[in-house]
Amino acid sequence: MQLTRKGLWGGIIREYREFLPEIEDSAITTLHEGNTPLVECVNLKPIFGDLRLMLKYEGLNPTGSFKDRGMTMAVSKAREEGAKAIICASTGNTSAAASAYAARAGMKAFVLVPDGAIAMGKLSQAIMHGAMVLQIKGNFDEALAIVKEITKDYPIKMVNSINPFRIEGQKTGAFEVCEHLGHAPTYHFLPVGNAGNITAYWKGYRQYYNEGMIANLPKMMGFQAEGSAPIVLGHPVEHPETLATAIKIGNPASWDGALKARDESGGVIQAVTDDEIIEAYKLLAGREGVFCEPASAASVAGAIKMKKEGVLHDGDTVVCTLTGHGLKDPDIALKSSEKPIKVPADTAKILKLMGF
Ligand code: AN7
Repeated sequence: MQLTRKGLWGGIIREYREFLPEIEDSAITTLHEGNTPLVECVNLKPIFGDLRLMLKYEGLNPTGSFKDRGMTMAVSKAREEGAKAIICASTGNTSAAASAYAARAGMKAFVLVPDGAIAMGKLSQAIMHGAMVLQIKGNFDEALAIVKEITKDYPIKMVNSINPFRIEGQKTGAFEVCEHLGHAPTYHFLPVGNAGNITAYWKGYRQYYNEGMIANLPKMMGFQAEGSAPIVLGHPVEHPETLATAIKIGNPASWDGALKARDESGGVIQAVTDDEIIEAYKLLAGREGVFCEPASAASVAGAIKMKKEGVLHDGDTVVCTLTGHGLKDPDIALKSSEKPIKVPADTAKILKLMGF
């Protein structure tokens, strides 16, 4: 057997160079993000029947979320332009990715997060990667407004998805889905928070369509949490609420991009309740062995809802992006499950509990 079978995946900038804005070689900052698996569901037939349900498992990116795709682009570009520092507002995952890529690029990262409303895993990442973590007494939307103000006047590069290079990087998720399937799916489901990712996937699908790489386009299906559903309501939500803290956003920056994706593709943007999110979250972990964070499960909760409403049919290929890894938020995992059993170190007692 050969010791090296295939070359190391070079990260999305090197692998998709011809489809992305140019970047100087010396500025490329990568952790070999991308090339995440498309996992087919094998145990959900009772719910989904004979449609093909595929999970784009973005939790397997280097920092555990899809944000790495956009961050490799944004940080590489910032480095090319000679920036010394980057800044973002975040519900957690953007801050984790920004901190890691900044560390690698030798830049300073400043991250503004809502105090008490970000998952423990994400906070620990930002701290470990050496970012200055500023926990503000306010929500994500307020943090983003401050970041916008600061970057107007100070020489710090903003790496929220208002930065167009973030969207460019994230569109590669759509490229991979098409390559792994050999075609575009019938439907693509995504959780929607700041709405950058649904904007990016739609951009990616359209680009592959225009280049003749795929023959059809998917319908884009975005799902917000019911207590944080500004796009569904048609107006910003001042005090967004949901246990899916990643998508606890009341005034999405890429609002227009999300509407465009919905309308041009013939898709929908709807809401799912926190209960529906947790149900999908537990179903994926318990029946498919795939652990995602709660916000990510909004995509599958949306697919379950659409199946129940008769929108999805046998023969359809349905892709759900699982945006972040379950280990990001161990608190919710433990709170939403049965407690471990405490037992003395006694074989007989243990066997009894095991049912023997
Ligand atoms: C797991 O980290 O906005 O609709 O600051 O972490 O593109 O915003 C995270 C968003 C879905 C929503 N799933 O994506 C941030 C942040 C997970 C996320 C979303 C986020 P967008």
